[in-house]
Amino acid sequence: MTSITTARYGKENVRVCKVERDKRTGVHTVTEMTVTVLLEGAIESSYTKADNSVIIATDSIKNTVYIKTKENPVTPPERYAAVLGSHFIETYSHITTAKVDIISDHWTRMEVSGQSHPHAFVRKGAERRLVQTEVGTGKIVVRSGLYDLALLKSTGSQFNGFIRDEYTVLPDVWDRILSTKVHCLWTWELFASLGAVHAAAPKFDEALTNAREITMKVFAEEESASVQNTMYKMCTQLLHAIPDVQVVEYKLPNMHYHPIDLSWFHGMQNLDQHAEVYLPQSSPNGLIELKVSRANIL
Ligand code: AZA
Repeated sequence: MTSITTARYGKENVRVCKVERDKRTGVHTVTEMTVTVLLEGAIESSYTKADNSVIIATDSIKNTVYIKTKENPVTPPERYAAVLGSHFIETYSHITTAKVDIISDHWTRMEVSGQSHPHAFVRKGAERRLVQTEVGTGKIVVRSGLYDLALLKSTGSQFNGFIRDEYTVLPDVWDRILSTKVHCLWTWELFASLGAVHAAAPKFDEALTNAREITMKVFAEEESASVQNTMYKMCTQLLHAIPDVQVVEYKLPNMHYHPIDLSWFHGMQNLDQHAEVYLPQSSPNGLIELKVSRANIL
């Protein structure tokens, strides 16, 4: 006897770019997204009985993304994801949950001769915006986040006092390079309807700005005892700054930079307090994760 625990399916990596043109000013807005839609509901028979009558073809799901992108504003992505997810719930009675994830690329308006250009854009860094929604009947879960925000500080970071046993070679350090690629996700209080998501739309961009600023301020200003402690401070500050957010999660790779021993060259000093030349390690890296809920804030 077997039973299906989870079944969901859909289209991943649907790439789409929308250009919105303000005819009056001539200013264009470009939004490039990678969308994933996964559907759940009364679809078990397609797996167990080869019953394709319950399947919305993944090609149709992809086409729906294109059509909904044409029909609706795509910013903020939280609202667009909720609109897209709601379409599947409302159109197909046997679909009970639509998970819509969106990764948005960061096209920044170009500054040319000191002026914002109306239709030329530049991509600065690898940072992307992230949205994960789960649309069900009477409840919409929205998670927002930022992804691959690369940060580095050249002092103001220590790591010492950790467990020292026969496996340990890492020395205590009181001053090191700290570098990471921030993955941060915050979960909003549950939305009861699509209307509630529409009403909250202005808060989404504001929260992203807040999250970036808090992350960078804590990273830059704090005398870090460890990635663990620094990220806890980021989580608690974010929860204090955005009252409608219930949970904050960070995933921080610790990208190591080791001072290079140059003593083989005429006794050249480049270790400890003499360190200036470092070897960036591409792998392995530390990986530190934390999820803090509002009830747990001290
Ligand atoms: N946390 C840090 O901040 N740095 C480290 C760790 C850790 O757990 N392990 N090695 N280096």
